Amino acid sequence: MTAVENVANNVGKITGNTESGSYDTDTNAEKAANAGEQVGELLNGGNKDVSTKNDITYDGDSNDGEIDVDAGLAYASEVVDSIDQNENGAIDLNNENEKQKAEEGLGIEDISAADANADGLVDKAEYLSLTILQDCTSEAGPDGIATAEEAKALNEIIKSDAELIKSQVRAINTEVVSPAVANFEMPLTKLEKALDIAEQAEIKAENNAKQISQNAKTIEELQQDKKNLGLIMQLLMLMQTLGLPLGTIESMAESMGIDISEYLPMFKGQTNSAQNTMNSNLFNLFGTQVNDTTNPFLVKPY
Ligand SMILES: [Ca+2]
Ligand SMILES: [Ca+2]
Ligand SMILES: [Ca+2]
Ligand SMILES: [Ca+2]
Repeated sequence: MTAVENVANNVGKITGNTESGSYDTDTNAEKAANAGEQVGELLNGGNKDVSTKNDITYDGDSNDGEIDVDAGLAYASEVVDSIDQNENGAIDLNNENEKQKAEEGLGIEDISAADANADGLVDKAEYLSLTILQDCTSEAGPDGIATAEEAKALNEIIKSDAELIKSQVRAINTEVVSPAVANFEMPLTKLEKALDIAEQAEIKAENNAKQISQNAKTIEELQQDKKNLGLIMQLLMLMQTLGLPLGTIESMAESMGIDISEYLPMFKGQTNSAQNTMNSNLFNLFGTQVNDTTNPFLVKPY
């Protein structure tokens, strides 16, 4: 192959480190999901041999010397989802469209080599295991980048010894990938994050509105209390002025729908006191109520 052909074939590196992706680029998983999304866009754009033409950073960080399996799963999820037409979360080997898209689109010689448990499906864990295996074909060892050269080397092995690939995919899946699957959570897209924030804001606004209406109710209750207190004061004055018995005051209060039970001790102290000897402490208790000069009973209480 000539250098010009190489340039034409190697369309570029896929890093996931892109502002235009659906995911942020703050975590390995987000970057890997962006990389997977880019691969999916190439596949859905009708491109062929995507994995043999691109160096793909599938674990979000190619510089730390280890494979971030969670990030790899985010990558594999995006790629498999872009192929998965019947939406069962896997590439179906007996579905020609899915199989063809995986093999021709990605440029993998025989995708069934990735079906480690031979159930006719290449699930996301198996696809990641195949990608890690691809990364293992270079002498330097896996570095988080599944390169175009490594993809070609993988295809050579698939052609010569598909069973070896299958058993190695099974080993990687069992030892490395499967343990991470149970706790794996797909990172949120930028849109999902924004919707989350909007939802939180909405809940907060609802709670605030609830709180405000509760406060309003409390204020209403306080106002009612104050009004009742005023009426109680009037009764007290009446009792004082006329020397009415407690029973009369109680039935008057009842007819006004006021509960005076908690004030009864004060009333009791004043019942039948003939003269205007209102206890000034009692006035202090009622605060500003006694300054209501529009109330005939409250004028000059002493
Ligand atoms: Ca890494
Ligand atoms: Ca499928
Ligand atoms: Ca399988
Ligand atoms: Ca590599």
